[in-house]
Amino acid sequence: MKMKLHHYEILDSTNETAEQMAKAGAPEGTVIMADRQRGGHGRMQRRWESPSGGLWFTLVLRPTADSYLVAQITLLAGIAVTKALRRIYSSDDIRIKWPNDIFFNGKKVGGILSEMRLHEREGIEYVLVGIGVNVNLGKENFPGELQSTATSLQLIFGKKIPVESVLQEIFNEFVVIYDRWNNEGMNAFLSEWEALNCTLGRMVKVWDSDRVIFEGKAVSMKEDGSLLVQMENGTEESFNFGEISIREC
Ligand code: BT5
Repeated sequence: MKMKLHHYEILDSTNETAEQMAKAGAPEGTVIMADRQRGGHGRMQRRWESPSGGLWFTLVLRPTADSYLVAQITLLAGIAVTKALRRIYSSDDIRIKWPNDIFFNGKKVGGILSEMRLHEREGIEYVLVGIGVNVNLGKENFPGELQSTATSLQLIFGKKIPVESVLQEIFNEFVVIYDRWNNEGMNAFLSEWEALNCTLGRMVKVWDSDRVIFEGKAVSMKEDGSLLVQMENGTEESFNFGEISIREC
């Protein structure tokens, strides 16, 4: 897969522009990048702060896998981002908080938002992998409510790295992982994901709409990307991301 980069100064959201381009036939490997986003978003339409200095981009994929496997692509992207950042900043303290957050010492430095569209009859038309990384942001870039929960790589490591080179490293890493996933499936990545994550072994809360129904320990991640949780009474059940919250990582 070759990167076909479309670089904008400002967009509402790279996922939204990527969606329009994917609908119009943009090929796999298309990357929409913006220096800043007016309306960057996370899951469930949460706001994603995207001032200049950060890396905000969306990758268009056209996997031939069955649609139920698509949730795995977020996990693959998490592996790619974490490996690339660990190499660039020479730090093993960058970790994946299941399912889609990139953390350093209890603070969020990046997030992933994957979206997909199915063909009318069968199969996947496209997948959009939206990735945000707080690369060269200062403290003043985080609004009050994020001051204690978010940080940037520049604030942590004291280094300014061009966002284009961080994009290239993540892309290169992702291409290798994606190729192998297409051939071998998610099983080939479970141990690597485990080695990079900071969720397993921790207590998690399981929610039913706005009510906590269980607390338990995250014991493993299943091949489909769901988290296996061990309850206090010893029983184990698996949950997907909509049902679980994890305090910090
Ligand atoms: C995510 O959502 O973490 C996915 C973020 C994906 C952003 C990329 S940027 C390129 C592409 N275009 C888009 O419009 N989106 C993607 P979620 O797990 O729902 O987390 C959202 C929460 O993270 C917010 O409610 C805030 O609490 C927090 N947050 C917002 N902006 C942040 C930032 N810059 N750094 C760290 N945390 C942030």
